[in-house]
Amino acid sequence: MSRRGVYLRRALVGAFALATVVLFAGCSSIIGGAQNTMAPAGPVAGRERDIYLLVIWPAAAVLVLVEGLVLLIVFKFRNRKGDDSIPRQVHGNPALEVAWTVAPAILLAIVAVPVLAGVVALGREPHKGATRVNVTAIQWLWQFEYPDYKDASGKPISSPNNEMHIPAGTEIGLQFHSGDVIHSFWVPKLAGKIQVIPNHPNHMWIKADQPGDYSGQCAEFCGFGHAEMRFRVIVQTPQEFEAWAKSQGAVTTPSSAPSQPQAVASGGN
Ligand SMILES: [Cu+2]
Repeated sequence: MSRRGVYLRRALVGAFALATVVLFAGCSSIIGGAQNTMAPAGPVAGRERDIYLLVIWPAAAVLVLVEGLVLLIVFKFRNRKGDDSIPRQVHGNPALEVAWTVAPAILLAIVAVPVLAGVVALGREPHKGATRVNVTAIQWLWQFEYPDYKDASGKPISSPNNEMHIPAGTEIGLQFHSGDVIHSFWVPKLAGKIQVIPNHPNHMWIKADQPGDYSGQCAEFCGFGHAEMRFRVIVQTPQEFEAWAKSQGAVTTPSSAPSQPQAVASGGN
């Protein structure tokens, strides 16, 4: 190899090593970080993680098997010096072909069972008793409104932009509306992405196991301000959440609704 070729090769190896380091540096904030889908904080993200792991291990085994065989064949049947003989010519192998058609079909059928069950369980409508939040995405922020919590004038309360408050351990029914273009709602630790589409309301249910502060962001490029569409999900204990709703002006809450007739009755005394 010429001296120039050696330099070029070294430069390429160096560039590749540098690119690898830069690429993996991105993982430092993911491992145990705020947006780690492998560390779910609720049943929806948990089930999605489980299905992912269920699929990734057979896929990894197939990768190792196939690539291993390719390497073995490349090495074992390589061209050898002094051997100009033509290898034995073969055409097709019915047994092998049936095997590599049937085996993946069986594997896919097995994987389909938990995947389809998951799609049904996670795609269902939120339960009736769920705490409802109407989520509106506009260029470039998120708005959250609570139809079950109304202020003195009967208007639903809302949280500050880009800040969704929810109670822990409670099913939350989210309804999504877009005011302009397509956005995508994503809180990696709570659930996978859902598209927020103009004139096409979408729904999703989520649940957070523990109080905490979870980070979310728009996952659909939606214009110049796309990167600003980050938001927080502040999960509080149910008591803290009720207190927060009152601090936002709520006078009617789901828990206060049944006590209203009592108030009327006591008012009549
Ligand atoms: Cu967006």
